[in-house]
Parts: sequence; structure tokens; C-alpha cells
Amino acid sequence: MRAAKTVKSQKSKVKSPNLKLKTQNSKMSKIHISGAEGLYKQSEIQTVVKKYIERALNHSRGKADKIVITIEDIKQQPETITALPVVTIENTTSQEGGKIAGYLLRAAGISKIAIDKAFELIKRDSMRGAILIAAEHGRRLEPDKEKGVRVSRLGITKSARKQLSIELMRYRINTEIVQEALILASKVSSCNHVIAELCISDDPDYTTGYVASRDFGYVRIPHIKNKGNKSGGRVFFVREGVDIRNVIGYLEKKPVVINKISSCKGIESIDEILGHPYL
Ligand code: PML
Repeated sequence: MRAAKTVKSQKSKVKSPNLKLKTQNSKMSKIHISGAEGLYKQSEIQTVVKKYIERALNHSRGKADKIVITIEDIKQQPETITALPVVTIENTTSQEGGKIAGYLLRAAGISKIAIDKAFELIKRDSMRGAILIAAEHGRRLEPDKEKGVRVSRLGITKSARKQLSIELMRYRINTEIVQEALILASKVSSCNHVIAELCISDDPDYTTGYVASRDFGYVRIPHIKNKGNKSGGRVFFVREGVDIRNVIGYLEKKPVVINKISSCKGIESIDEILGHPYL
């Protein structure tokens, strides 16, 4: 399901080629409000579609004027995976949040140049799909830079969802946003060619982001950006030299379902998460 609304872009001052400031006329543009998807049995479709419609109509980001629902018959048997373990780090400022994300990504083996590039791209514009960056040289890899990569065909079994809710409830983080982000991050990290992921929400009211990797799981960073900031996105750091079509094929097309949950933790320090003092 995807929901969007049309808004008037505000008048803005832009620099014309001869460097004089001029005012642009306001334009209409579409903004993304909500998106969700899953793998379900045929018998569950009616209930799920109803839930998606309710969600699109009552979203905190505003009322959708366009909702698109697509139902697709998936023939391929899904691969089953275990969800990443969830842990939360404590931080108070976005500067600190950015530094923590950087430490974790460095510890996962991502170069500084690739990390800086990821933050620069996320700050520059919010993309619907994810950005792929080569973990060492920091080159951008996805062929369609406008669209990015849309992680699709992912789900969770009913019993695993129940177990996940129990785990997340222990730390008072059992929300749809956390569950869906974890499902996505678990599929992404199950792709052997992806080393780590950085996610910053594009919702201006949601300041929690995460760094995920097979090495240390799904690490939530509560203040990775300031409230009111609309920039956000996902970056997947990919091993150098891999066939990028295979990576995109797996992320977009391979059906993957979570059938096991890892035990989650509450708040931990970066040293506890990494298992050794970082500095
Ligand atoms: C999103 O807006 O969908 C991304 C949310 C990422 C963080 C979720 C969490 O709180 O763990």
C-alpha cells in the first residue's frame, strides 16, 4: 500500500544562474505519507487490506488523497530467516546520534568516505527507495538514482509476530514502525552482499533511526536527527565488486519471511553492543 497527498510547495528564494536571488512561484507536489507491505496467505487479504486503508486514512502525516493498493500472487516459496536482535543506545543530541551511527558503521567495516557520503545523500534529499553505496570506495551503485531500491516481498509469520510483540513489549517499543523497520532490516541483512544499513526516518516527528548489521543486530539510535527535520532515507552498504543486479534482485524480488525472533535487549552502551571498548 502507498498513500500520498498533493501539497503546495512554499514560495522559495532560489539562486538563478546569474546568482541573483529570485522568487519561485509555488507549485503543487506529491508527498509520500505512508507505505506498507507484507507477504500474506490468501485468507488474510481482506483483513490486511482493511487495516492498510485505515492506516493510510488516519496517518499523522496528513490525509491521503491517493491510496494505491497492489495485490500480487507470489509463486516462489519464501526463504525463512531469523529477525535481527534489537537493542537501543542512549543519546541526547543529533550530533551524538550521528557519531554513534558512524562508530557502528566503522566497526562493521565501512570506510569513512562511504559513511560521509551516506549522510550527505540522506541530508540532501529524501528518497522513497534505498541508496546503495560501495562499502570501501563510497561509490553510489543503484542504476536508477531517482527511484533507489525498494525492498519488497518481505513478511513475518503469525507466531513470529506474536513472539516479536512480546519481546518488544518488554522494552515498551512494540509499535508498528519498529516492527516494520525490523522486518525490513532483517531481510536486508540476510543478503550476503550487504554489510550494514543506516536508516533515518523521513518523518519530521520521528527522530529515532538505526544502524543494522549481522555483526551486532538492529541498533536503535533515539536522536539521530532533530525534530522537524524532514530529511531521511536508507543506505545499504554493499561489498565491493559484487554484481549489483544480484543484490537488487534479492532485495526487490526474493520472497523472505521471518519465522524466528532473536531475544532483544533494552538500553546498552556502544561498548556493550560491540563487545569491546570502542575507543
Ligand atoms: C521509518 O520511518 O519507517 C523508519 C523508522 C526507523 C526506526 C524505527 C525504530 O524506532 O526502531
